[in-house]
Amino acid sequence: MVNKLTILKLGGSVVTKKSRPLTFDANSVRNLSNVVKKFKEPLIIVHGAGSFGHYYAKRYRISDKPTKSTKHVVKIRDSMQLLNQKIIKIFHENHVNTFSFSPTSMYNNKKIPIDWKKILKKSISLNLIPVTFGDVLIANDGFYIHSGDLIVHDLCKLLNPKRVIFASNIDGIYQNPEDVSSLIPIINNNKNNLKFSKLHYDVTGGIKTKINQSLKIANLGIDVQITNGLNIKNLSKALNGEHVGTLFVGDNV
Ligand code: IP8
Repeated sequence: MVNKLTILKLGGSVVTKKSRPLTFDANSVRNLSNVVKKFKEPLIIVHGAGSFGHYYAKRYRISDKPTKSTKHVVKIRDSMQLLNQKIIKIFHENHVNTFSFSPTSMYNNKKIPIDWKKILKKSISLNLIPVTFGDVLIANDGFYIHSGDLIVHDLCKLLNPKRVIFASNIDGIYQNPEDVSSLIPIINNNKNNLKFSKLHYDVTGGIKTKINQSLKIANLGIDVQITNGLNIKNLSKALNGEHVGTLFVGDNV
Protein backbone atom coordinates (compact mmCIF):
# COMPACT_ATOMS: atom_id res chain seq x y z
CA MET A 1 0.00 0.00 0.00
CA VAL A 2 2.64 2.50 1.06
CA ASN A 3 4.79 1.72 -2.00
CA LYS A 4 1.95 3.41 -3.91
CA LEU A 5 2.47 6.45 -1.73
CA THR A 6 2.91 9.96 -3.12
CA ILE A 7 4.31 12.82 -1.03
CA LEU A 8 3.08 16.27 -2.06
CA LYS A 9 4.89 19.37 -0.85
CA LEU A 10 2.74 22.48 -1.06
CA GLY A 11 5.19 25.36 -1.18
CA GLY A 12 4.59 28.48 0.90
CA SER A 13 4.01 30.33 -2.39
CA VAL A 14 0.86 28.30 -3.10
CA VAL A 15 -0.71 28.43 0.38
CA THR A 16 0.11 32.04 1.28
CA LYS A 17 0.66 35.32 -0.54
CA LYS A 18 4.39 35.50 -0.07
CA SER A 19 4.74 39.22 -0.64
CA ARG A 20 2.30 40.14 2.15
CA PRO A 21 3.12 39.16 5.75
CA LEU A 22 0.72 36.70 7.39
CA THR A 23 -1.59 36.51 4.35
CA PHE A 24 -3.27 33.21 3.69
CA ASP A 25 -4.26 32.26 0.11
CA ALA A 26 -7.66 30.66 0.70
CA ASN A 27 -8.55 30.50 -3.02
CA SER A 28 -5.41 28.64 -3.93
CA VAL A 29 -5.82 26.20 -1.01
CA ARG A 30 -9.44 25.57 -2.04
CA ASN A 31 -8.26 24.75 -5.59
CA LEU A 32 -5.56 22.47 -4.20
CA SER A 33 -8.09 20.68 -2.02
CA ASN A 34 -10.20 20.00 -5.13
CA VAL A 35 -7.25 18.35 -6.86
CA VAL A 36 -6.41 16.28 -3.78
CA LYS A 37 -10.07 15.24 -3.45
CA LYS A 38 -9.97 13.62 -6.90
CA PHE A 39 -6.70 11.79 -6.20
CA LYS A 40 -7.58 8.37 -4.81
CA GLU A 41 -4.13 6.99 -3.96
CA PRO A 42 -2.23 7.09 -0.62
CA LEU A 43 -0.92 10.58 -0.02
CA ILE A 44 1.02 12.61 2.55
CA ILE A 45 1.05 16.41 2.37
CA VAL A 46 3.81 18.64 3.71
CA HIS A 47 3.30 22.39 3.50
CA GLY A 48 5.68 25.30 3.65
CA ALA A 49 5.70 28.46 5.76
CA GLY A 50 5.36 31.25 3.17
CA SER A 51 4.46 34.62 4.61
CA PHE A 52 3.69 33.08 8.02
CA GLY A 53 6.74 31.28 9.47
CA HIS A 54 9.25 32.90 7.11
CA TYR A 55 8.01 36.35 8.04
CA TYR A 56 8.97 35.90 11.71
CA ALA A 57 12.03 33.78 10.94
CA LYS A 58 13.39 36.61 8.81
CA ARG A 59 12.37 39.33 11.25
CA TYR A 60 14.09 37.60 14.19
CA ARG A 61 16.88 36.04 12.13
CA ILE A 62 16.12 32.50 13.14
CA SER A 63 17.52 29.90 10.74
CA ASP A 64 18.62 26.30 10.62
CA LYS A 65 21.37 27.23 13.12
CA PRO A 66 20.36 26.39 16.72
CA THR A 67 18.98 29.22 18.84
CA LYS A 68 17.80 29.55 22.45
CA SER A 69 15.71 32.63 21.67
CA THR A 70 12.42 31.21 22.95
CA LYS A 71 10.56 34.54 22.75
CA HIS A 72 11.02 34.58 18.97
CA VAL A 73 10.65 30.87 18.50
CA VAL A 74 7.13 30.88 19.95
CA LYS A 75 6.08 33.55 17.43
CA ILE A 76 7.20 31.37 14.53
CA ARG A 77 5.56 28.31 16.01
CA ASP A 78 2.24 30.08 16.64
CA SER A 79 2.18 31.39 13.08
CA MET A 80 2.77 27.88 11.70
CA GLN A 81 0.03 26.39 13.89
CA LEU A 82 -2.32 29.07 12.60
CA LEU A 83 -1.39 28.48 8.94
CA ASN A 84 -1.78 24.73 9.36
CA GLN A 85 -5.22 25.16 10.93
CA LYS A 86 -6.36 27.41 8.09
CA ILE A 87 -5.24 24.88 5.49
CA ILE A 88 -6.78 21.90 7.29
CA LYS A 89 -10.07 23.78 7.76
CA ILE A 90 -10.45 24.32 4.00
CA PHE A 91 -9.62 20.68 3.24
CA HIS A 92 -12.20 19.55 5.80
CA GLU A 93 -14.86 21.95 4.48
CA ASN A 94 -14.24 20.24 1.13
CA HIS A 95 -14.62 16.79 2.78
CA VAL A 96 -10.97 15.83 2.33
CA ASN A 97 -9.86 13.86 5.39
CA THR A 98 -6.55 15.44 6.19
CA PHE A 99 -5.04 14.70 9.60
CA SER A 100 -2.45 17.06 10.97
CA PHE A 101 0.75 15.86 12.67
CA SER A 102 2.82 18.49 14.42
CA PRO A 103 6.44 18.22 13.26
CA THR A 104 7.64 19.03 16.80
CA SER A 105 6.08 15.80 18.03
CA MET A 106 7.33 13.79 15.05
CA TYR A 107 10.99 14.72 15.47
CA ASN A 108 13.41 13.62 18.14
CA ASN A 109 16.70 15.47 17.97
CA LYS A 110 16.57 16.12 14.19
CA LYS A 111 15.32 12.64 13.25
CA ILE A 112 11.91 11.03 12.76
CA PRO A 113 11.95 7.91 14.97
CA ILE A 114 11.11 4.64 13.22
CA ASP A 115 7.83 4.25 15.19
CA TRP A 116 6.39 6.98 12.99
CA LYS A 117 6.49 4.61 10.04
CA LYS A 118 3.75 2.53 11.70
CA ILE A 119 1.71 5.56 12.76
CA LEU A 120 1.76 7.14 9.30
CA LYS A 121 1.05 3.85 7.51
CA LYS A 122 -1.83 3.18 9.87
CA SER A 123 -3.33 6.64 9.27
CA ILE A 124 -3.09 6.14 5.51
CA SER A 125 -4.70 2.71 5.74
CA LEU A 126 -7.60 4.40 7.56
CA ASN A 127 -8.02 6.68 4.52
CA LEU A 128 -6.55 9.73 6.17
CA ILE A 129 -4.13 12.11 4.49
CA PRO A 130 -1.38 12.92 7.03
CA VAL A 131 -0.33 16.57 6.86
CA THR A 132 2.75 18.12 8.41
CA PHE A 133 4.76 21.29 7.78
CA GLY A 134 8.06 23.14 7.94
CA ASP A 135 8.44 24.49 11.47
CA VAL A 136 10.73 25.43 14.29
CA LEU A 137 11.88 22.23 16.02
CA ILE A 138 13.74 21.49 19.21
CA ALA A 139 16.97 19.50 19.36
CA ASN A 140 19.69 18.97 21.99
CA ASP A 141 21.46 22.18 20.99
CA GLY A 142 18.39 24.44 20.83
CA PHE A 143 15.60 25.40 18.43
CA TYR A 144 16.16 25.41 14.69
CA ILE A 145 14.10 25.89 11.51
CA HIS A 146 13.46 22.69 9.62
CA SER A 147 12.16 23.32 6.10
CA GLY A 148 9.24 21.30 4.76
CA ASP A 149 11.55 20.30 1.87
CA LEU A 150 13.84 18.56 4.38
CA ILE A 151 10.86 16.91 6.04
CA VAL A 152 9.92 15.49 2.62
CA HIS A 153 13.40 13.97 2.34
CA ASP A 154 13.20 12.56 5.90
CA LEU A 155 9.77 11.03 5.10
CA CYS A 156 11.15 9.50 1.88
CA LYS A 157 13.86 7.72 3.87
CA LEU A 158 11.21 6.44 6.28
CA LEU A 159 8.46 5.45 3.84
CA ASN A 160 10.03 5.01 0.38
CA PRO A 161 7.15 6.57 -1.62
CA LYS A 162 6.82 5.99 -5.37
CA ARG A 163 6.79 9.70 -6.20
CA VAL A 164 7.35 13.17 -4.74
CA ILE A 165 5.73 16.32 -6.13
CA PHE A 166 6.95 19.79 -5.18
CA ALA A 167 4.14 22.24 -6.00
CA SER A 168 5.59 25.71 -6.18
CA ASN A 169 4.76 28.97 -7.98
CA ILE A 170 7.14 28.16 -10.84
CA ASP A 171 6.54 25.68 -13.68
CA GLY A 172 9.77 23.82 -12.99
CA ILE A 173 13.50 24.47 -13.00
CA TYR A 174 14.70 26.89 -15.66
CA GLN A 175 18.19 27.25 -16.99
CA ASN A 176 17.33 30.95 -17.03
CA PRO A 177 14.09 32.02 -15.28
CA GLU A 178 13.78 35.02 -17.63
CA ASP A 179 13.46 32.65 -20.58
CA VAL A 180 10.36 30.41 -20.61
CA SER A 181 11.85 28.21 -23.30
CA SER A 182 14.68 27.18 -20.97
CA LEU A 183 12.61 24.89 -18.72
CA ILE A 184 14.67 21.80 -17.93
CA PRO A 185 12.27 18.86 -18.51
CA ILE A 186 14.42 16.06 -17.13
CA ILE A 187 17.26 15.99 -14.65
CA ASN A 188 19.03 12.71 -14.54
CA ASN A 189 21.06 12.59 -11.37
CA ASN A 190 23.69 10.21 -12.49
CA LYS A 191 24.34 11.83 -15.83
CA ASN A 192 24.95 14.90 -13.72
CA ASN A 193 23.43 17.22 -16.31
CA LEU A 194 22.60 19.93 -13.78
CA LYS A 195 25.32 22.46 -13.24
CA PHE A 196 24.34 24.91 -10.52
CA SER A 197 26.86 27.42 -11.76
CA LYS A 198 25.09 27.42 -15.13
CA LEU A 199 21.68 28.17 -13.63
CA HIS A 200 20.91 31.85 -13.94
CA TYR A 201 18.85 31.87 -10.80
CA ASP A 202 19.12 34.58 -8.33
CA VAL A 203 19.46 31.54 -6.10
CA THR A 204 17.23 31.97 -3.09
CA GLY A 205 17.42 29.45 -0.26
CA GLY A 206 14.03 28.28 -1.47
CA ILE A 207 14.85 27.05 -4.96
CA LYS A 208 18.35 25.92 -4.01
CA THR A 209 17.01 23.82 -1.13
CA LYS A 210 14.34 22.40 -3.42
CA ILE A 211 16.91 21.36 -6.06
CA ASN A 212 19.26 19.89 -3.43
CA GLN A 213 16.50 17.93 -1.75
CA SER A 214 15.14 16.76 -5.12
CA LEU A 215 18.58 15.43 -6.09
CA LYS A 216 18.92 13.68 -2.73
CA ILE A 217 15.45 12.12 -3.01
CA ALA A 218 16.11 11.03 -6.62
CA ASN A 219 19.27 9.37 -5.28
CA LEU A 220 17.05 7.21 -3.07
CA GLY A 221 15.49 5.89 -6.31
CA ILE A 222 12.34 8.04 -6.06
CA ASP A 223 11.03 10.19 -8.94
CA VAL A 224 10.57 13.86 -8.06
CA GLN A 225 8.57 16.40 -10.07
CA ILE A 226 8.66 20.13 -9.58
CA THR A 227 5.51 21.69 -10.96
CA ASN A 228 3.34 24.77 -10.61
CA GLY A 229 0.78 24.35 -7.82
CA LEU A 230 -1.11 27.40 -9.06
CA ASN A 231 -1.74 25.50 -12.30
CA ILE A 232 -4.28 23.00 -11.05
CA LYS A 233 -4.40 20.98 -14.30
CA ASN A 234 -0.67 20.42 -14.26
CA LEU A 235 -0.67 19.52 -10.58
CA SER A 236 -3.37 16.94 -11.22
CA LYS A 237 -1.33 15.50 -14.12
CA ALA A 238 1.78 15.33 -11.94
CA LEU A 239 -0.08 13.49 -9.19
CA ASN A 240 -1.28 10.99 -11.76
CA GLY A 241 2.23 10.32 -13.00
CA GLU A 242 2.24 12.48 -16.15
CA HIS A 243 5.42 14.36 -16.85
CA VAL A 244 4.93 18.10 -16.32
CA GLY A 245 7.46 20.66 -15.17
CA THR A 246 10.86 19.26 -14.22
CA LEU A 247 11.30 15.57 -13.50
CA PHE A 248 14.25 14.39 -11.41
CA VAL A 249 14.59 10.75 -12.39
CA GLY A 250 14.90 8.45 -9.39
CA ASP A 251 18.00 6.31 -9.59
CA ASN A 252 19.75 4.77 -6.61
CA VAL A 253 23.14 3.62 -7.78
O1 IP8 B 1 8.68 26.96 3.81
C1 IP8 B 1 10.12 26.76 6.61
O2 IP8 B 1 9.54 25.73 5.84
P1 IP8 B 1 9.56 25.84 4.23
C2 IP8 B 1 9.66 26.69 8.06
O3 IP8 B 1 9.04 24.50 3.78
C3 IP8 B 1 9.70 28.00 8.78
O4 IP8 B 1 10.98 26.02 3.80
C4 IP8 B 1 9.09 28.01 10.11
C5 IP8 B 1 10.23 29.12 8.34
